[in-house]
Amino acid sequence: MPLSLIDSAHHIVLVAHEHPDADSLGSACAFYSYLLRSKTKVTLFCVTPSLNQNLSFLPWFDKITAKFPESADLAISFDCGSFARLGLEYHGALINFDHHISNDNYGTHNCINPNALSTSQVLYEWFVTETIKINGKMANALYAGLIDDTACFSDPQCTPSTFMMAYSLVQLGADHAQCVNALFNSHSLASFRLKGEMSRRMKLLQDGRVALFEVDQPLLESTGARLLDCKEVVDAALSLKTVEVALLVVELKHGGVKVSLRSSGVINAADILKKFEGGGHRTRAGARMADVTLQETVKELLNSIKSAFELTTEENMALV
Ligand SMILES: [Mn+2]
Repeated sequence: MPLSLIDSAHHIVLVAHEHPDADSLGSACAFYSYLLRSKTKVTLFCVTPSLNQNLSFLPWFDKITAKFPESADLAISFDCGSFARLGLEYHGALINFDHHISNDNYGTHNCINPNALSTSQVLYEWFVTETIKINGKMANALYAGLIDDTACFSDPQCTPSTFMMAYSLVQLGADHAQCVNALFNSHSLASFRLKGEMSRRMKLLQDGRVALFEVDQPLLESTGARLLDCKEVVDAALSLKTVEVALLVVELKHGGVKVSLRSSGVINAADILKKFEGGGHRTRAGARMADVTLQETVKELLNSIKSAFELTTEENMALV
């Protein structure tokens, strides 16, 4: 991706995806820090107006706006697999930084590494290649993305280079304690109550290989928890001995559902959700569907998971 594109722009907009996580926002904030060195006008944009306040420790968090500037002549998106999740009506030059294998290369320039564990890793490697100095603020924002997407290095795909990156970022000024506290040790009472109720209602299916979580609106409303709060239980369900796939289906307030799928790696979560216009990685994927009910979505997804299991068994048999 040519640096000249960035150098020649007059107004750059850095875009995090809707309902952003620490990887998307952290990457955008790190890039914002970098661009402050140039004379170019920069805007930090996210279509979601009320952001997760746990992320307020990220540098320039207070600069994020939900209003897209008309004068923008270059947009740069971070950690977003599809154009739709950016919530943009803009159709000009667009640089797409990402690590989702399902990314459909919607940018006019695409900088995608599906082997990277976070978009902040893609960005870190780009900064290093371009010999761009990473300051303390940038290091902290990139580190936040890395630990969020690797669940604090518990992802089995972490390699020596993951830890080398972590080592460099902490040396450059990333605050490990601050990132861990904000991302993993700050829970609301509402989220605690929700998690308890979700665990109680969890269904184990297909010989205990699948953990199913169904969250309807009454459950969300009675606990006062947010959509985001549902995900941790689903991640944790994979630690149950027999569970290979954890499925979460949440009923949305204005119709439709949100799906999160976690896999130990036996089946490909991103492949399963592709049929439902979702995306992600082999072990983590998500989708949002309109005009469907919770019950019919659960039924369809369980069938797809069952078929995927059968296919893996057949493939294994063929190898014997
Ligand atoms: Mn990511």
